[in-house]
Amino acid sequence: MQTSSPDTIVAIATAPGRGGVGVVRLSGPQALSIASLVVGEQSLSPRVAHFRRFRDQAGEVLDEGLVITFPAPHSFTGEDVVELQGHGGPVILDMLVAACIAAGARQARAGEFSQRAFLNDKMDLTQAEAIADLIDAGTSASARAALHSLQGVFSDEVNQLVEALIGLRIYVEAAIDFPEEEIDFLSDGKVASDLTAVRRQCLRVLDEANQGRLVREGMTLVIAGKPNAGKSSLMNALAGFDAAIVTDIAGTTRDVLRESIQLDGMPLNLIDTAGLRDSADVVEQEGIRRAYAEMRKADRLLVMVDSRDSEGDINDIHSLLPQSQQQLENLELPVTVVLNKADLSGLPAGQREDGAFVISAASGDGLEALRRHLKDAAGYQGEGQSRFSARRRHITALEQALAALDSGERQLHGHAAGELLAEDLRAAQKALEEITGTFTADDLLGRIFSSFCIGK
Ligand SMILES: Nc1nc2c(ncn2[C@@H]2O[C@H](COP(=O)(O)OP(=O)(O)OP(=O)(O)O)[C@@H](O)[C@H]2O)c(=O)[nH]1
Ligand SMILES: [Mg+2]
Repeated sequence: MQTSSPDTIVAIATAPGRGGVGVVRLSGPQALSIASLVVGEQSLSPRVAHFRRFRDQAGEVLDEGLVITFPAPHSFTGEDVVELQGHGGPVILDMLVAACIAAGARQARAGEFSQRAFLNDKMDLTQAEAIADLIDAGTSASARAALHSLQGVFSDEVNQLVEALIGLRIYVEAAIDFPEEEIDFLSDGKVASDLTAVRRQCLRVLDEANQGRLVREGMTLVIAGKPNAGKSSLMNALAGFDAAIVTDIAGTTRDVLRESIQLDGMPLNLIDTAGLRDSADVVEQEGIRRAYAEMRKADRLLVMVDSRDSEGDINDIHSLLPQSQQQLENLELPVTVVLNKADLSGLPAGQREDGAFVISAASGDGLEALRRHLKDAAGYQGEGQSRFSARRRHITALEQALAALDSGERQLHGHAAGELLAEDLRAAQKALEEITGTFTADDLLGRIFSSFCIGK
């Protein structure tokens, strides 16, 4: 791990646009000397706010405000850091950044401050990701979960798993080192019960991480079906306002429409699409092409059918969606079938035996059952069930660890194969350490931090 970076970076840390205050942040070995040039003063006391004038290279005053220095290692990045707090105008702040660059700093890349904090062991990778998640949080539940991750709740869980695995590995590898006693070691029951305990713990963390991911990302639901089925009406009913145009003309919706709502704190990203049919109209054709493109990216598909023509087998979605066979080939997308216009067909609203939901988008009948179903289908257990925020890559890593533990159990019980069990335990540990970043490839780090905003 590196302890200092060769260059000094600068960026506006506050949101773009105008505000009462705007903060420019410097980090790196020259941060203090650059700040001295800007405020024209050599020794500023650490962590004390000084009211000063900010000047450019030519000595012209750009702004006045507070300068605060945070000498290494007691700073966000672990390097020398300086904050210049001026007035929050984009032009003033740009001029201040330019003055810092003229004095030797370099414009920071997206996420570079957080990346340096990570590289200097100020925080682990899940905590760095939690900062971005906290800033991006769209609901109070996701903000709370991200804050807990930032405070290390998720990292602690993962570190405890790693500790337990290390303990188990030491035991198993000791057994391998004494081949004449290996079988006794492995069959004395301790390895088996420890392995079961670690596996159970890993499952629990995976379950919690899934809740954390749901609170952050929610579920993307594409509403598809033939024209006039009532797709846009459902979107409007769920959103609670007229997001989409509704008419009795088949082919009303042509563009892809998006609305994000919340179900009990779970974000639900609704996507309304053009009605599917064979059409000669090029605009409609493009709309249908886009509808299928959205389905391929969705977490779940809601197939909407007019309940007055619902004779088809609802388990065969291809019979309900024109052209879907070739478009959705090899796609394993969970599906909810909704039969709409219950008020016209007279079907009772609610979930049927065959799993389909009968609703009336017009009257709202059956919508509550549908909302409940969507939460359940996502596996969402409700607000307050997510102690920390998590991302898809964390879930993948936990699943890999779990798969390695499962394989380890098979080696132990099936073949009493110590070497292979040890290998699986090593693989599980490696997967877990990717979560906190103890063990992470550089290109993954690059991808994670580049998705942050500049100045973070
Ligand atoms: N009676 C009744 N009419 C409905 C219901 N849902 C939708 N409609 C009517 O059905 C017609 C079509 O509704 P839309 O929501 O535009 O249907 P769509 O599936 O989005 O249609 P396209 O955008 O053309 O694909 C409109 O006249 C709606 O008012 C319902 O539950 N009951
Ligand atoms: Mg529509």
